[in-house]
Amino acid sequence: MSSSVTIASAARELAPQETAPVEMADLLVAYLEQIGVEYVFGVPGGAIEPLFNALARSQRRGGLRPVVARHEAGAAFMADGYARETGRLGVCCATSGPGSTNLITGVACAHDNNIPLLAISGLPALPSFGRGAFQESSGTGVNAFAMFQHCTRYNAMVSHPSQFERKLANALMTAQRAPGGAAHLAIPLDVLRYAAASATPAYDLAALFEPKSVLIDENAVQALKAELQRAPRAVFVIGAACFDAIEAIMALADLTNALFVTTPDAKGYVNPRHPAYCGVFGFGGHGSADALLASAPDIVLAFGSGFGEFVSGGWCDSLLNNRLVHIDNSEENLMRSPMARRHVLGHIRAVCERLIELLDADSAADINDARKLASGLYQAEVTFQSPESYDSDATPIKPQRLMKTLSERCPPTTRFLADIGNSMVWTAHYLQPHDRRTRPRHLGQATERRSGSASWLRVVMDFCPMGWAIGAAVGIARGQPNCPVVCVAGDGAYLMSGQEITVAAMEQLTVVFVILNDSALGMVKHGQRLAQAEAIGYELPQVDYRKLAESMGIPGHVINSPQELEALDFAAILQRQGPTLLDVRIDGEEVPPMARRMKTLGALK
Ligand SMILES: Cc1ncc(C[n+]2csc(CCOP(=O)(O)OP(=O)(O)O)c2C)c(N)n1
Repeated sequence: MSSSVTIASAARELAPQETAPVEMADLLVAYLEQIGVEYVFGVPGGAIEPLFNALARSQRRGGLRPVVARHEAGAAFMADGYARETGRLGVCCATSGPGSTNLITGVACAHDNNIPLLAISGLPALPSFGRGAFQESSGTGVNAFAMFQHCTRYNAMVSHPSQFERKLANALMTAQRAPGGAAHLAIPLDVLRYAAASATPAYDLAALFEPKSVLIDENAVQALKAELQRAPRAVFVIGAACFDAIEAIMALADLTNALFVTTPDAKGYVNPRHPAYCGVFGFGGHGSADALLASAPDIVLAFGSGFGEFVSGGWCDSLLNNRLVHIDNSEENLMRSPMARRHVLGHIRAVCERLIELLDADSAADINDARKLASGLYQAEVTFQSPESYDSDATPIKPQRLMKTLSERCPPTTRFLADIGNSMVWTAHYLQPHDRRTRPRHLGQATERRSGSASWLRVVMDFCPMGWAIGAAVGIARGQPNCPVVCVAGDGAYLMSGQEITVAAMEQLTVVFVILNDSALGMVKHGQRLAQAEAIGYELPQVDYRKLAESMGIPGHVINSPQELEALDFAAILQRQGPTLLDVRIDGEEVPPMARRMKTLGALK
């Protein structure tokens, strides 16, 4: 008996009505529609087919639709990017067995970065479990279902149709609970096909998900206000969870004359040319940020960060000490700073707005005068490693010079992403577009303000899978098709995941893939050199990425020099309804600013 016959008869066993008008898969789609999801990123296959059927029905009536990735990890990265850009839930799906194991890297990455994401994987029909069914991935096959247990906040198999809505609601609620995370549902084929009593969801999740954002610890805020008044030299550290609080944080920084730094994954929330900005603290960061924290300020307010290795400068003592006040809406993040002087639990924006209110009421002018006197002691600046390379006109083009031109030639609405590897380090350190969008409210009307969770730069922390930015760029562009997206990735990452460019082509999305072509796993090469380790395993083949793109019907350009880069018609490329590839033959000898990482690895003293 063929497996499709087995599956069909199993589905009949569960289905009380032969010609069910609505299946559980339709109900799943109805829930996603209810909470405003527009796309499901995935790859089809037998066990997940009913979901694709339901998506086709939904698409016909103008509802949500699938975006088909080339690899399931790419689908999860796309869902991650979509969630970051839109503030909505990212949803991805895969078939059972290898489809779900392929999905795992992207799900783990979202989980580790607190991105709200729902992963749905198919399973063969329930009666076939334990019989060697094709791609069986429950407990009686290759147990892919169990693998998700370790990289999600919620992992459930729907082992009976009556569980379906409850488990789905639980997964959706868990993924969206602050600070966001990944949930996984494994759904057998026959459950997806089971006749639903109605296409109308039993629960109104849209109402339950309405923001309850004003919860703060008033006593802690009052105590912090008093501490701030006693501490003229305040420094702020802005972390990834500050996306919707950034204007309030900027207003508070202005009111208290605080200088500020960001973690690499929060650089995109601020104006990198802000007069009080001292740069990125952490991976790829600036000496000026290190110096600011090492200058023993009176108080350090850190907002929305879990202080992982990359965002804490390798758990640096100058940050993690008792000058620290840690402000966060996540108890998990607060748990990471037991050395702090104070924890303030609460919605970050609400905490800042309340502090502003309290400080205003206590005559901010006096506080400002005291601070202005103190601020003469320390000036804001962002210091680059090798500033001469930033302005260099040499050929081959230096990566720093590439960052300069991208900063100058892309409009303020551009969404940049950097992949793991030297791309992330170059970007965190040198990219500084003229961003006129974030200004303290009381300094006048902000122009071209970003909305919601929008950021001009996205990088991934902690889990850091190569190829993340390539998929995430497609997801961001799908979520915000009116803004150009620029994805900076190494040739190694592109060889791993570059096929997702064809999704941007089919979806007609404006994504510029900037490939740092050095025929090497550059971060590995430079890491080995800095550590004086064996030079091994970093070489990559010489590839003409323009030709590769052109073979897919995608325009490409080879760039050897700053002059060739400057000569590009950026306006046309950034308006094209479809991707463009820039194969940039960079100077691979330039040393990326990654000494801190080497120290943490124990390779540098
Ligand atoms: C999936 C995965 N495999 C391996 C690594 C380890 N790793 C980190 S950076 C890097 C090299 C990246 O090379 P490339 O994409 O060419 O970027 P470059 O550093 O040259 O800019 C490697 C192998 C990783 N982060 N993710």
